[in-house]
Amino acid sequence: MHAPFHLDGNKVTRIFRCGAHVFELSRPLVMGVLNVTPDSFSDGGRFLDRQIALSHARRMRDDGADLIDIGGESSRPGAKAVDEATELERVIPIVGALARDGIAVAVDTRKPAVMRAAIAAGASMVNDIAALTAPGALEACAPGTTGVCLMHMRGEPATMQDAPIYDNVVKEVRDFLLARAAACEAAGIARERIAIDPGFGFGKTRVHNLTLLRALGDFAATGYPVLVGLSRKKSLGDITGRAIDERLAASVAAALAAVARGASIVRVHDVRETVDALKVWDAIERGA
Ligand code: 7PJ
Repeated sequence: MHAPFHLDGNKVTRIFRCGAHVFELSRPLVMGVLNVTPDSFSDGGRFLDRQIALSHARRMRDDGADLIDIGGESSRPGAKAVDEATELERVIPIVGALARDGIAVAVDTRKPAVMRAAIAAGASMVNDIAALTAPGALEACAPGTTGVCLMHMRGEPATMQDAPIYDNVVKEVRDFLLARAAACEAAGIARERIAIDPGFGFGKTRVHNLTLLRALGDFAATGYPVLVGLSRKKSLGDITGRAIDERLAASVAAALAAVARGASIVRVHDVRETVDALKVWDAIERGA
């Protein structure tokens, strides 16, 4: 299996293409989370106001976020579905404003209509917790050069934490992601536009999450950039005994561990702290 490469002088670097933004994967990328939902997992409601949302996103950009992930439908365990009109109304104005600033914007959605509208408004990436399985999702993303993140989820947010069972969690999740990546490529989405994500917490127990994290190298070995979202998640709360707003150190530790095991992109709430930690890690790796 071959990854997309980019010749840069005498150095060969893998790339991840997200619309006009072409990321070199020579250093880990940071995706900042912007929830525009009233009931999100950690910052629900706080950023409903559009101006506050925009200034939070711009702050994350200034703090070193490479991408901003905008979500208008909460996918926390037990969350209810949101109708299309509401999601469009929450997400599209923010996508447009941030894209006009030159920010690489990802839209976190499962709905093809939201994907199409977000791409038209300037989104560079579609981040889909359902891995483009909705009818019409592949077709919505295929034209152009929008990047896609394919995430694994077992079940639906409403019920996914009801005792999920796997024979071999690493193999099942990896096989699913490879099948979805193949479906994307067959639909005309070039390899260099595709990232994969094991989907921590989406139909997985703490042991499943830890098993997947320890096996991240098997995902990186596919050649697709691996995106990891562990920021403030319940598994970190279970390990540390900390409430959601006290999981900063745990989240930074998890992001570093993921990058050390081959993650190319980390999806985080606390951009500034994660960027600092990754700079130190990267300097040590490079010895410079
Ligand atoms: C993830 C996500 C994740 C990707 C959420 C939360 C829940 N997208 N969207 N990966 N998690 N790709 O932030 O806790 O892990 S929403």
